[in-house]
Amino acid sequence: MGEQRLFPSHRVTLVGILNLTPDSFSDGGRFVSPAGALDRAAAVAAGLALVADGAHVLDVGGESTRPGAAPVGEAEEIARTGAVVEALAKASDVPISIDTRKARVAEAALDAGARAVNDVSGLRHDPGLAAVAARRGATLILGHLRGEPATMQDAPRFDDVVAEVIRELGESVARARAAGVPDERLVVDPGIGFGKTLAQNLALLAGLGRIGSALGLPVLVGSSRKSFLGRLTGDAVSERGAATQAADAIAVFQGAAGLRVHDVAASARTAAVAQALRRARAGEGAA
Ligand code: HH2
Repeated sequence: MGEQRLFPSHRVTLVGILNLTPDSFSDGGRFVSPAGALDRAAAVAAGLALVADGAHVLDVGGESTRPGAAPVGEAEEIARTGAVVEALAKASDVPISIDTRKARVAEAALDAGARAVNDVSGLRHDPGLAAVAARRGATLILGHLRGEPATMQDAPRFDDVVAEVIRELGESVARARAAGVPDERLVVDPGIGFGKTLAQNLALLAGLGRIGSALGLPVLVGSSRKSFLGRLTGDAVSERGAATQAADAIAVFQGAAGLRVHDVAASARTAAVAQALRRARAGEGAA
């Protein structure tokens, strides 16, 4: 088999967000009504539009993990995501990741054609997820999150957030390796906005280079439209495009291997400029 990494070192991998939830903070309710009805055709069309904009991976999620979000049952999460993953996998070659903390939801999405699992809890919610990823040969994205989304913002306490995130992500990586997931299929994510204060989110973005070199794995970053950006600029969610691009440019310059974003077309341009600057700093010149 040739090189099939989802986050290869030569590019910034753009992960387009497709939330099939009634309540995600930015795009909730676009495809799922408050009563739970899914508009499958519209969701698939939106996924294909992200591909046309340049997404390298589509991240499909059926449970909001915004602060204070209510948990969703497994059957409901599978009902929201399974058919859309299947239709997208048939309609496009772009790899699909399933944004879930649950082994059974992951397995259903992998059955439907997904190739990666994006677990914001870093195997802390459902340790069985690691075995599923290993057995199915899936790429596993390990996020940093202490506790549960419902309570994570209550009182985030870190003495040295970068060091502690490195240590705790390291524990997630160790669990994944122990279950048999090889390093070529592992990605880490510092969990921007997951149980962190404004200052902690900024420290993580500023310390991204340390995280990548300490763990020796590709780093994915998800700042897109998050509330820490609104705290800095005063912008409402729908107005956070410019702030998102600023944060993403810094993330790429600091070594991010991937960006999880709502606006793929804008982030593709940001990534092109920031990656060129990263190469220039490393003395590599423009590609
Ligand atoms: N952020 C969110 C969800 N999944 N996955 C990774 N790997 N990294 C992230 O930063 C991340 C993530 C939250 O954002 P969003 O999906 O836009 O909203 P919601 O959780 O409300 O559905």
